[in-house]
Amino acid sequence: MEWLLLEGKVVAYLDLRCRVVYIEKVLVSKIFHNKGWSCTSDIQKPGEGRASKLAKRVIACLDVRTNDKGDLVVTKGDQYDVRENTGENEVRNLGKPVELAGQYYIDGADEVSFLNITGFRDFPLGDLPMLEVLRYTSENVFVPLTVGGGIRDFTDANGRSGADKISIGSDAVYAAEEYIRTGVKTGKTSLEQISRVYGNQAVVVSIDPRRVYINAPDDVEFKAVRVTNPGPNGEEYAWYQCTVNGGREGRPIGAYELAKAVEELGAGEILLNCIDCDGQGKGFDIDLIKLISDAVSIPVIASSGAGVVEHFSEVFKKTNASAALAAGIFHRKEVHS
Ligand code: 1PR
Repeated sequence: MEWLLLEGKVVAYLDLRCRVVYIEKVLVSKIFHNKGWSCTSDIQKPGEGRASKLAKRVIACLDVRTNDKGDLVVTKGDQYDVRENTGENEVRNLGKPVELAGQYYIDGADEVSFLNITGFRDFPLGDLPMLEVLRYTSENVFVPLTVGGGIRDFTDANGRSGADKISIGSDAVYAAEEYIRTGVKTGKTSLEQISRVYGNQAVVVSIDPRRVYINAPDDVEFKAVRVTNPGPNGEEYAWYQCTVNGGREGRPIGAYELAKAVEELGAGEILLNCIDCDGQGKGFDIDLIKLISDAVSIPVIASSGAGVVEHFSEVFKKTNASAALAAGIFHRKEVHS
């Protein structure tokens, strides 16, 4: 096994097929531009897990919505609250979607995701500005593009509109609840229909869970985990309640149950957010990501909470996540190429 070192630190290794597997992919442009890396063969291996042995991906996410002036802007929330703490309470505006996507592509992002975060109000593939964003982005960005927010139906009118993958949030929660209740795959949900037409690899289910602390795992009917950091009243366990409509409504289903159900319904990948960690910069929720990435066979994208480069290596070392997604750390330009 060949290891690539940058400034004395292991940042990547070559797998058996000589593909580069990044441990700290955010350093990729530094690796290629600085030529500061060297190889060695005698460093300890990263832990063996269930996850895909393909290269770990780093995904830049752009939460997009219309601001109060009617412009489509990239925004970013703290625990899903995207409004500034000012008198006007305006939507935080971090830039233009096409420009930022192009920049992240140049910086070395493996994929770019656009989430229309008010999509529960408007259908993004029927939304002209959003279609324009996708079209212009796909002219200059040559990594997989995902679009999500408001997907409720299968529609052929616009196909995938230049997107490689479609992300489904709220509608997948309703579909999973119904499937768990009846045990029947109707074939009629957006998740099932899109994966049948475009293939499982084109369907990402985005989960927006919130941590709920409990004293014992039997306190709820949902899968709970022992948490690394106890809750405010010393609770040692938590379950992760799924939400819909951008975190506004909690549902009677846990992230574990949802992940297992949507895998059976045809999801090809899971985007695992965590409302508690979103925008906090304190690291990913390792307990949650381990729970889900050990439970399913499809790739899991760890999301929410990245604040420093080490958070990426931590999530890849401690869980079976196949990719890590971040937003704020890139928007604030805290990782430089
Ligand atoms: O339910 O199908 O309409 O889809 C709505 C989509 O919009 C979902 O994917 C949901 O996650 C997303 N969404 C809804 N409201 C918000 C919000 O922020 N108010 N954004 C929202 C979700 C979470 C991540 C974020 C990471 C990383 N954003 O995408 O980018 O937490 O952030 P960080 O690195 O700064 O911590 P539907």
